[in-house]
Amino acid sequence: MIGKDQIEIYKRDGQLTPPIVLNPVTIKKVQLKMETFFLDNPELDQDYAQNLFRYDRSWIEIAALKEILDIVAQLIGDNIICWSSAFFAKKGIGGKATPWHQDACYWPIEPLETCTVWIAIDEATKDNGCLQVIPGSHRKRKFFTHRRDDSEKLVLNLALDVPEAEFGVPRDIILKPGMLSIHDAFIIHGANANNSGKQRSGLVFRYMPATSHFNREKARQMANEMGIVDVSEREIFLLRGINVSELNDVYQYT
Ligand SMILES: O=C(O)CCC(=O)C(=O)O
Repeated sequence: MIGKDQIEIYKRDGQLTPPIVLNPVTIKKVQLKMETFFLDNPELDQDYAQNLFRYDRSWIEIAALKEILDIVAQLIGDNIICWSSAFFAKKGIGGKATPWHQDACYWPIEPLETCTVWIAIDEATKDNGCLQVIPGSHRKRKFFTHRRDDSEKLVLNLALDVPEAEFGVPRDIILKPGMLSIHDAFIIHGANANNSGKQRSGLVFRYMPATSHFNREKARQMANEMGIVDVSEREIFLLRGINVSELNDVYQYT
């Protein structure tokens, strides 16, 4: 659980590093599971491996940890769907950058009331390309115009130019293993490439309130029109509460 002051920080900045650390034993298990996962699936790009549930449903056990859901519930309400999972497990050599972007422009969720939980599996520092955010850039809930960039040096193909004079100084999200960073769908964020020699793994789960609709038709359209990954077939999981919007087809997680 977090205090009211923390909720206010999240609302004001669009990002929060809550004052909790997940159990080191859990994190060690995740580290080992992650290593096996990438050995078993060598075709995956570690810098950005999406939809972990498709390969192994048991990742949902981490997404459903009580410590995490209690905080998510304070931010988006008690009816929680987890609709996305990914690793940004940047190896530390030959790494790709995460361009400045807003998650909101990729997601077929209506309304777009979602949050991302980025779990540090390794240390994340300035040197190994920690997540960076532009505090407050989510506030107007405005979609900034992204440009298409298919460079192989980027993990995403839509990018924003973020002049400091306009957007202010980015915040480095420096984390120890087991710490979390939570961000709003509209915040501008990114990360430098990691060529530090030290792995920087973030395990990411994305949550939406079950009052929102995960619109599969819109996902197909967005993929066709924007050339982004098609998420229309994703399994989505009700982790807490009830599926308020009957438009969602969810798996019940118990
Ligand atoms: O970890 C990264 O490099 C990027 C993470 C990100 O963009 C996200 O979680 O939305």
